[in-house]
Amino acid sequence: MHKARPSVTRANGDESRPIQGRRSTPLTRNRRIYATLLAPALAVAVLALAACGVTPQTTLEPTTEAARTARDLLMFVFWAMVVTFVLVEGALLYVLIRFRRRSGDGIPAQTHGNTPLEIGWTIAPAILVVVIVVLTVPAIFSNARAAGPDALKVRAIGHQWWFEFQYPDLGVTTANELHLPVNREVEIQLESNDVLHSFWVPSLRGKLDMVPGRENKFTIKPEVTGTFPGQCAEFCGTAHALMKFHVVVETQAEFNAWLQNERTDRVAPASELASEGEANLTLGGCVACHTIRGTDSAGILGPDLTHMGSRKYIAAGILENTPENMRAWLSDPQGVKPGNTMVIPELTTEQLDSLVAYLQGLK
Ligand code: HEC
Ligand SMILES: [Cu+2]
Repeated sequence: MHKARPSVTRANGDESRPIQGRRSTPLTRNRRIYATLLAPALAVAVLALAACGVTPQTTLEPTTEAARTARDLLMFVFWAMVVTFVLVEGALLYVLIRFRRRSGDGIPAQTHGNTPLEIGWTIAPAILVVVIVVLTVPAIFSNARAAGPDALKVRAIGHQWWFEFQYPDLGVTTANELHLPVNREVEIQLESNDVLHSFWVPSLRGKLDMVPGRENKFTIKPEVTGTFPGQCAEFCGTAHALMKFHVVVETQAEFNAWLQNERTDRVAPASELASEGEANLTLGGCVACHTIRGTDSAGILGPDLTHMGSRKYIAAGILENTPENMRAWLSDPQGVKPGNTMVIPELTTEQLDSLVAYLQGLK
């Protein structure tokens, strides 16, 4: 039987009907069931999709001792967590079901504290933490070991928002594409030209900061040839997310060939169009910011372009180096990479044609 509910008076003085309790109509019930099923299904789908596709920028496929050590530690901690989770949640479920309240149960015997249990669950995680420490500390030291005398030396300098690479003993400067010979120890010295950046090539090693006024170093020995993507991993301003680079690990012979080419001045323009492009370097103001050895271009605000045509990517690893992309970059650098510091006048179609031809020819 229905009882009339008293009417309520709202704070604003409105006298109104009592607030109706939420009824579960078949429709809302279905919705709720869908929602409870949909949320986990979506979460699983997102995770599954995230695992699809080619994701070479991963710590899970290490190609150096240093990266392998980190991956192994990660996997150990991961599985230790899985086992802990299953044990704890399993015990919880067991207790919840086994000792649930049954009809007719009175108030159970009241207990307080259980010394063996308290000691047990304090000691068990402490042991786990000690094991993790014992495994981690040697890994930290081995990752921080100094390079041998034969190591190849590289200076990696972070700029907003691109990477400069110098080989001080070899007289080579390049940008955004670091070449390394396979199976040779290399000591990479990290520096910054402006703000904090972080050098991170997941398949080679964990990240390390590039700090203004400081020289951080690490040593690695790449074991696998290939092109490995890297990324600045410390927020450094507007274009931070577009501050990428690539590491090309190649055979000693390929590396030598690359080196020999890098050491030469730019190749002279091979066509009339390309010659016009070289002339347009002054017109477009490029000379103020870029170095192209063998020409009047000697700026240092932007990447060295002496061998731009041989690089695989444009604008710090974000665009493939094709004539179309080069044209897009020169037509609107701010549109392609918002916030970057390359500022140029608007170029005519002829100027664009000539500059694209010229830059593509700088092998
Ligand atoms: C005010 C300085 C400045 C001027 C002028 C300038 N650039 Fe740049 N340029 C830069 C900077 C800085 C970058 C790096 C942008 C980034 O990736 O964040 C860059 C990047 C580039 C790149 C890509 C290099 C790479 O390794 O990814 C090309 C190609 C290039 N500029 C060509 C030109 C040409 C051609 C001109 C003249 C029309 C020009 N630049 C004028 C500063 C300048
Ligand atoms: Cu950054």
